[in-house]
Amino acid sequence: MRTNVTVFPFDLFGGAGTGAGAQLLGDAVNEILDDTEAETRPCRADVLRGNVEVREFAFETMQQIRAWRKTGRDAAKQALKAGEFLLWLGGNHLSVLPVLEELGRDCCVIQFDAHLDIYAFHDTTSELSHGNFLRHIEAPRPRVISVGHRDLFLTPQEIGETFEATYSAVDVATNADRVATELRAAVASAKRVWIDLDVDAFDPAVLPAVLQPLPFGLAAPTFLKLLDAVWSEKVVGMSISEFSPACDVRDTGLNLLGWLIEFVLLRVHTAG
Ligand SMILES: [Mn+2]
Repeated sequence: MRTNVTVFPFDLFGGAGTGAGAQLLGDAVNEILDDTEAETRPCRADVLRGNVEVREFAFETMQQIRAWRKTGRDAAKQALKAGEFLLWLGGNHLSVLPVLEELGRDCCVIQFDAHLDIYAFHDTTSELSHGNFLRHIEAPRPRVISVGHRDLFLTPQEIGETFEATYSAVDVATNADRVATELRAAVASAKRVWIDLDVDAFDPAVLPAVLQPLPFGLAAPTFLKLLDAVWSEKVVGMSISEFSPACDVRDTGLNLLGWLIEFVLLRVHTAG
């Protein structure tokens, strides 16, 4: 197995500053790889040697910004076609849109997020943004199941237009076992699975480094339980977005996400 780590620090149309989060997580991956390279004693990370490639995109020129969606789709398509595990380190949540557009109908996306990104209220923009981008996915759309949201605005009818199912933070808090069982059943019928983590899914006490914190979020061990429930060899990749280092407190978020990334890399490369 090979892993392609794509640093995609796009953070326009919401969540400014999260591009720096993507770059920081990319640095963390490079540090993991460098440490492994320098280690002379046997260690679990030996399985990563020579099997993980990091590529970084930049959005600094008008040309790069104008082409962001196509650049993202091409990058995602190439990695998925090559059968590589794709770890997408995005800026804002919108930066994951090109990946979702490349996954196709036979893929089930398990999306961890405090929000349901289909907002269209009087005070939200109708233009493409990080808060409404799920309305803009080009067909064929993947199946999307949302986990951990704390939304108090949207009606069930509106939610049902975009999501196959949603499990709110209340559902998870009151019966995580049932949620895990139902998620496992949902991914069983999918050909491929994608894990999409908007890091504000976590409780702000666990991960303060987000621009739109909502209380009553996921505890870290609960997230691990649900991640484990949906994990299998059908998982073709994972995206992580909305990490805002400027809001971090004593590197709490960086530590959590750095550990999570190393855990995922080891799981991908130790499977089978
Ligand atoms: Mn969110």
